Amino acid sequence: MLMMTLYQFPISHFCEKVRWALDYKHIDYQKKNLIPGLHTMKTKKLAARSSVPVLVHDEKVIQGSSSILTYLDETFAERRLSPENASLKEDALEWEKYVDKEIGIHVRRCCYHILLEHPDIVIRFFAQDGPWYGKIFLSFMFPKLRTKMRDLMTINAESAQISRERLGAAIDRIHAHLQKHKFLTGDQFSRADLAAAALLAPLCRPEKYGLHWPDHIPAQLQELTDEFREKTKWVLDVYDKFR
Ligand SMILES: N[C@@H](CCC(=O)N[C@@H](CS)C(=O)NCC(=O)O)C(=O)O
Repeated sequence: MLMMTLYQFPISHFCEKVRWALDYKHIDYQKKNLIPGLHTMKTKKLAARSSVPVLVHDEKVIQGSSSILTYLDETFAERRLSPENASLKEDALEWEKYVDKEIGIHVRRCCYHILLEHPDIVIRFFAQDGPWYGKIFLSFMFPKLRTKMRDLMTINAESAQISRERLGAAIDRIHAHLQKHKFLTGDQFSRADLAAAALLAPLCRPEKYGLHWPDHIPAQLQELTDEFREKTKWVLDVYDKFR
């Protein structure tokens, strides 16, 4: 088998979906950590859009966490993450689509609204295990990058408040489901559980996420974690059992 390469950001929870899937399926791969702001030079050369994750395998290039999970299951049948049964598979994909939109986007907006005002922490996250020039580039360019990120992802006080409410609604929905069921889809761990847990992980900060969490978390981020703590306990449980 040719080497598999994941182009990614360690901080990205969409990339964590893919790291988790690769590890879960015991697939050997190498990570190429890109620097936010410089990443487009690589991603746009490889794929249609600028975003990570991008997986390169046997000359094939797959972009987007959901497409990558599908590709991995189609290429490596062992330890499937997509249920084999057609209607369960559809259900898992539906859940994944829901959490990508209702958790992925809103967790990111809420967290960045806080973290972008803590350049020391963010620069360390962005440069982690990346090229040697990452920290230098980021310390010069951070103010510009922050403005661009706030602009591109519509991150401001008002949108962050709306995202917090949307996030609360999605967490409530999953919590209610998990009161009655062990898993989001059927009676087995699937890409639905993986996606929901990975995308909520920045709030719960499990060790296996792949980011060196700082000892000191900004108070506002801790408040966000605390607000949802009770209803996201299952995330750490899923990490313990399946990550
Ligand atoms: N739906 C996409 C979302 C990926 C995404 O939003 N990636 C972000 C990092 S979390 C990114 O690469 N942003 C920079 C860019 O789009 O150029 C997926 O599931 O892969």
